[in-house]
Amino acid sequence: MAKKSTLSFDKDLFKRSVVYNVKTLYRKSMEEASPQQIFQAVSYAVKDAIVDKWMTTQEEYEKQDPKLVYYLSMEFLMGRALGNNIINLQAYEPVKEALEELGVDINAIEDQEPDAALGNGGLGRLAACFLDSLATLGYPSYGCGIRYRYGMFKQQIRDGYQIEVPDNWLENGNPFELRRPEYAKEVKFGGYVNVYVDENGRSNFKQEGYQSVNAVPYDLPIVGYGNGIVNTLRIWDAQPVECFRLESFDKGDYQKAVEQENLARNIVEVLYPNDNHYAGKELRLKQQYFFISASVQEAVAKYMRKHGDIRRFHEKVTFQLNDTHPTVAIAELMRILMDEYYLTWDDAWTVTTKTCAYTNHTIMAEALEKWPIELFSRLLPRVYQIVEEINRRFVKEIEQIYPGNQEKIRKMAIIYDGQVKMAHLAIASGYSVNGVARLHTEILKKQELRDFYEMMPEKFNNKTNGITQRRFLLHGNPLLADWITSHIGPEWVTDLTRLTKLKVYADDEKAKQEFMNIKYKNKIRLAEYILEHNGIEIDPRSIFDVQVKRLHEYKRQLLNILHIMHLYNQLKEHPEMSFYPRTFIFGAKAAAGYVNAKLTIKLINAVGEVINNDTSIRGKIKVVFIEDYKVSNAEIIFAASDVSEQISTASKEASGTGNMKFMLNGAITLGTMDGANVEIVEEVGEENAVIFGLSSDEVIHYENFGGYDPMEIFNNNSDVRKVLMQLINGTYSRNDPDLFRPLYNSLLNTLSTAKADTYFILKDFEDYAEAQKKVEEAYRDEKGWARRAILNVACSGKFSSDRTIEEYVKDIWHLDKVVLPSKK
Ligand code: DL6
Repeated sequence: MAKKSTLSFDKDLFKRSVVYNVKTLYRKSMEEASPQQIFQAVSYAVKDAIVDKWMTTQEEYEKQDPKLVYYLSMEFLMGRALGNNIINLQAYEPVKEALEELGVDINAIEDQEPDAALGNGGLGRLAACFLDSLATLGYPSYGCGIRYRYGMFKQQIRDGYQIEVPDNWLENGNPFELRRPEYAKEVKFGGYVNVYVDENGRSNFKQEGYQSVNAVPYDLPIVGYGNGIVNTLRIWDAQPVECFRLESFDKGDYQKAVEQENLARNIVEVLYPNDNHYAGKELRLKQQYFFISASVQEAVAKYMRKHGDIRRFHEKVTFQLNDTHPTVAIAELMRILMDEYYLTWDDAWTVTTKTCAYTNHTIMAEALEKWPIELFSRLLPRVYQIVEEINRRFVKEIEQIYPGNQEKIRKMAIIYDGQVKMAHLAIASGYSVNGVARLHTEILKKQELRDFYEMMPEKFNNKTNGITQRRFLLHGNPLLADWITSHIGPEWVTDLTRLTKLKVYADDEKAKQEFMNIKYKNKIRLAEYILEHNGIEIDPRSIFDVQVKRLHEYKRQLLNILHIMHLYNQLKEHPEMSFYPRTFIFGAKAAAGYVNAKLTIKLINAVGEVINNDTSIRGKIKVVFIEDYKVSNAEIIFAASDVSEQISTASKEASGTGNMKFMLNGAITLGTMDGANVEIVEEVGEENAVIFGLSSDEVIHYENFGGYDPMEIFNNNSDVRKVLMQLINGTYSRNDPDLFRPLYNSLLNTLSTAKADTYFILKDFEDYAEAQKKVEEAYRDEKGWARRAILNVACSGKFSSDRTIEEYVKDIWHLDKVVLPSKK
């Protein structure tokens, strides 16, 4: 129901268009075409419908000349486009019908599309949700990123181990993209800077002896929901500046030509698969400067095509830096303003500091980017000069405010100890610094960025993350979406706070029954997916207890699996004990070089192998590791979940957004008071979530005093001891009892002086086990559970990315909404 079209959609025209596309693209009839070919033909037909709106939107922007936000991000985890585009065109039902009439199942066609996995996890998916909300709310915006040839690797599980397989997502082309060579930009690397004084006595800085690449943009449409607006995600491809020509041999340029070609090929080759971890690789800095230079050049050029005075650039443009990865934009904008438009330092600085705003997404030390001066200055010689000058002036400012305080300079300087610190550059030069959940922002202010907050408190603000309900409910969970619409009308699709109207149904027996039936059907859908992809049979009547997210020690998948080992021990020791059947579902990719994370995947699979095949427990526990967790299967997983595992060490998860997707789909949070969990609990009430573990204050306190002693827990808690011994006695690795010793050592580390259990897994274990008992008790009371689940949906209104974007607009970007004339 929620997906019924309110727009005029010509079904017959659409059908003709699909048939025509199959014919002209492949010289085939519908009967002869493969599902992939039909997917392409359908996508081109949908794109036809989008292009007119795209043009109209851009013409209207030209006419109204509104201020624009450029969301600069190394990552956009878009997932699949076809279904989302049709949903936002409000044409899902008619397209589905049209395809049915052509003998085609829309789900099978959607499944033909590879995910656009140009991101690692939360940060990239947040960027994708923001684009959806910006378009839906009618805010003029561009996403700017990189057209990686290979996105996030595909994960295969072989013998329980993660294997990374290249993600050749462009293999069959991308029907929605448009190549825009007319906007190509040259990006220069290396060489040296010469200064020439011109006839007006002005110093001109020129980068010479450099290598360069051409950045060529590809535009992807971002369709707003039902409002006719189509914004643009612009991702940059790299091409050699001069094609490799044979004459180069004669000119002696052979080496240079080959180098330029290689530079272009390498730069956009692959997304670095690190989440919350900084790789420090030269190529990564090249990627950053590549897409930033191109985006900033184009933003300036676009502005100048319409306006005369570059000094007023910030009145029409704002750059949001998605973490520190795009921070080089600050120096690049300064460079363009001074070297190409001849602004003085002070004028350029005024414009730049009113244009750039920074979002921090983590407090994890290993994720903070610092570039060695040697590398930074060699690769970006002119940009480095500018950063040096920004640093010189900033240090002077610190000295004025804190005279004689060397400690402040050591802690706050942009360049210090041979390194360029990107977060410091972003904070010193931006007009806004925001965290992504209230607790995270408070920790930034009180701990991680305290010195900066004390010096410039006015810049700091919080923007709690959000997710788009269009993808994660309307598209991902059509049964629940229809149920909600039938009870409260369709307005929730663009105003999620309307879901509060569902509260009354939490005490309505019929509604609760319907709600649980929908959950059950979604569980059957997931069970079928798991049977098809994992070959494991699971019982849809069991509790679906789910942890899907990147694999990282701070997210504590290890705590979850250790507890499963403990439950299994209990069941074996007390076969008669009362036990509600549980299916523990994991999905997670580990960074390729992250040894403990990869070993945790192996452990989960090894435990699953033993438990799932132990007939003596009669299927009471099942452990499933879903291979290749990604946006498209996430939609199915959230819809089917009962329990949402959000068990990070308090203070470490900046926000989390999976927690919001689960809540929206009626799962109950089992979590620590970390990130946005705090706000989820505040919205739904602590009685409708299950909270456990150390608080962030406690964790920080322990950390400040050198940690705690996990040996004490090992000695005093026999359950913990048993589980830990099973890690090293071959229970789950018969042929190699030492296989999981690194995990054991990370928790106890009896042999070295290194700190153990830095993520407080053993410290929180008992509390977690108690919390899990509460979950079981709560689930046994089916009506009580339904009540809580409905309340979770009803209270999830705050977590729409529409709300988050409105806050960015009001407090940071100051944009005006554009309404198309046809919609007024
Ligand atoms: O803000 C989006 C997302 C948060 O929800 C997660 O809590 C956080 O871990 C993630 N941060 C990163 C940091 N990567 N870097 N740098 O991915 O951001």
